[in-house]
Amino acid sequence: MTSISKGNLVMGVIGSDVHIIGLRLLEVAFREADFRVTSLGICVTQSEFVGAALETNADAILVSSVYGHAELDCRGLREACVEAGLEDIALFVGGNLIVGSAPWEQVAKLFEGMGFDRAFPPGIRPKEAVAGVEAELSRIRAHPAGVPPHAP
Ligand code: B12
Repeated sequence: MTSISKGNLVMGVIGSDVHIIGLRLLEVAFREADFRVTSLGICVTQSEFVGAALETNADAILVSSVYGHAELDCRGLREACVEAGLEDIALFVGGNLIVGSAPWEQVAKLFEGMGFDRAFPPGIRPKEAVAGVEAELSRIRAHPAGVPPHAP
């Protein structure tokens, strides 16, 4: 039986990061939840994310970063999307985003300040990731211009 897609997602592990296991679990979970998934694998550049999003008419880009260098790798991605005409694309990031420890609120704020619609904390399970992304996409679709901040 064919089911209607809940949205087109582009996902991958950004930068020089080779941690693939989380991404593979996410691919399966999102496909099982009826999303259309284009996975770019590991060591993905910002321009590869943007190119794939344009090609697939993506609703969202999911960036995974596990090795601790997400800030460096992700900075400028929102601007690159806007420059490519993807003003409305949703951007999500998750994994182990920093080296060491800092209060999660601080980390989330950092990435949301860089233009991500939501940052997901380390260690979340695939099902929680699906539920979180679904909730965010519904929120964004309900408020296309000027999205109010998500609930804490
Ligand atoms: C396996 C592993 C490796 C393997 C990776 C093999 C492979 N091809 O995947 C190898 C040996 C290659 C490796 C190398 C390195 N590793 Co390593 N590795 C791990 C380890 C043990 C497990 C990672 C894993 O697979 N977890 C299981 C998956 C399921 O979890 P996950 O990746 O977190 O993903 C889940 C969630 O986070 C979330 N998620 C992830 N991304 C996203 C994105 C979105 C949008 C959403 C919603 C959710 C989401 O959903 C996923 C599914 O539940 C961890 C320690 C640990 N116990 O976590 C260290 C760890 C990640 N590695 C670490 C480090 C430092 C390195 C190296 C830099 C070490 C070195 N000095 O060489 C290199 C980096 C190499 C590189 N260029 O990437 C650190 C990272 C530290 C940090 N971020 O602060 C960790 C945490 C170990 C540690 N405690 O220090 N590593």
